[in-house]
Amino acid sequence: MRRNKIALIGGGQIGGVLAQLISVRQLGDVVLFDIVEGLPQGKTLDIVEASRVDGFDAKVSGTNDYKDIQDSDIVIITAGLPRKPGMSRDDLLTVNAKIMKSVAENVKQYAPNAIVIVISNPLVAMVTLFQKVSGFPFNKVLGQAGVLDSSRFATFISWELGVSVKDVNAMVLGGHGDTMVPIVRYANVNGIPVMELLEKKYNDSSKAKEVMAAMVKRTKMAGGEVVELLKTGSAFYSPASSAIAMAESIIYDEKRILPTCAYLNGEFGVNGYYVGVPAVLGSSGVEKVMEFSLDAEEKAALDNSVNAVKGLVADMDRLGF
Ligand code: A3D
Repeated sequence: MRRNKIALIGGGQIGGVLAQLISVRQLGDVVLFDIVEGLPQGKTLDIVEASRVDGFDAKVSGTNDYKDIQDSDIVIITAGLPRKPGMSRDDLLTVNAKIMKSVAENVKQYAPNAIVIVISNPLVAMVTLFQKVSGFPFNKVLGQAGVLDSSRFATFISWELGVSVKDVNAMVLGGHGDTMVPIVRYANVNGIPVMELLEKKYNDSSKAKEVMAAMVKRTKMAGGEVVELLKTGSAFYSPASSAIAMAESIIYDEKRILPTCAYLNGEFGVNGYYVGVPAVLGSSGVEKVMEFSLDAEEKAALDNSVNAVKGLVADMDRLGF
């Protein structure tokens, strides 16, 4: 039996961490692709030279030639450019859409059976475009955002309550950005509602609401908080770990329910768009979207998020993609 082959398109900050995590966890052989000569080769040589120390036998190689991703089982895409000073949102969308179009054409040619996880921003536009250009089945093209946003929310809850983050379940739905929807009602610590624990802690329900509102706000702004500190780029360890959780659920057919940017066919009242929702991830990719009832406030927040998604998709149409 051959090992899984995992292609990483984009060998920048996230791509490098992905390559290391896949190697150390022995999820499969890694091919790291980037257009910059030497970058993927240098990063993978560095990773593989620690194979004796970390104890892995996976093949890890870097390339500037798409032929080397031939027959990959999983493809994770981080290719793209960040916004530069003076660049409008449309300029960035145009640049990254051109990149994603060429990525999709090449993945279609060399890895036509792969399951594809997109991380490049703007996420919904990029995942939508990848699917459109590749023509891959919707269940095999998904985006990573919600696993990271949910992990951030869970981290803040664990700090606030002084409990292990392993016992915190918190889910963020919708788009990746200001309109994301942290589902407060279902946030719990081993089944105990977080709001109840906050009310006990402060013995004051309005204070508990205030504390939760601050955590929700921090979750929504968490990407920007990291950018402000780093100054030279955006978060890369946590997005890589999040995509690995999705890839693991697919590779091992775990059927975990993870917040996934998945294509909707009427679920949550949405038809024909990619939106962040809880989905079962298994060996065929997105196996099921887990629908559940939202209260009026959650529904309004999700609708707002879906409107932002529709705006992005319309922008891409307007720009000719
Ligand atoms: P960065 O370190 O700039 O890496 C991007 C890489 O893409 C660079 O090495 C480029 O050389 C490469 N690249 C450019 N054009 C092409 C091309 N045509 N083909 C292949 N590779 C190309 O960025 P990063 O790794 O920090 O972030 C990657 C992407 O993820 C960006 O779009 C970020 O905005 C996005 N991101 C998403 C999340 C989510 O949770 C959705 C979080 C953080 C970052």
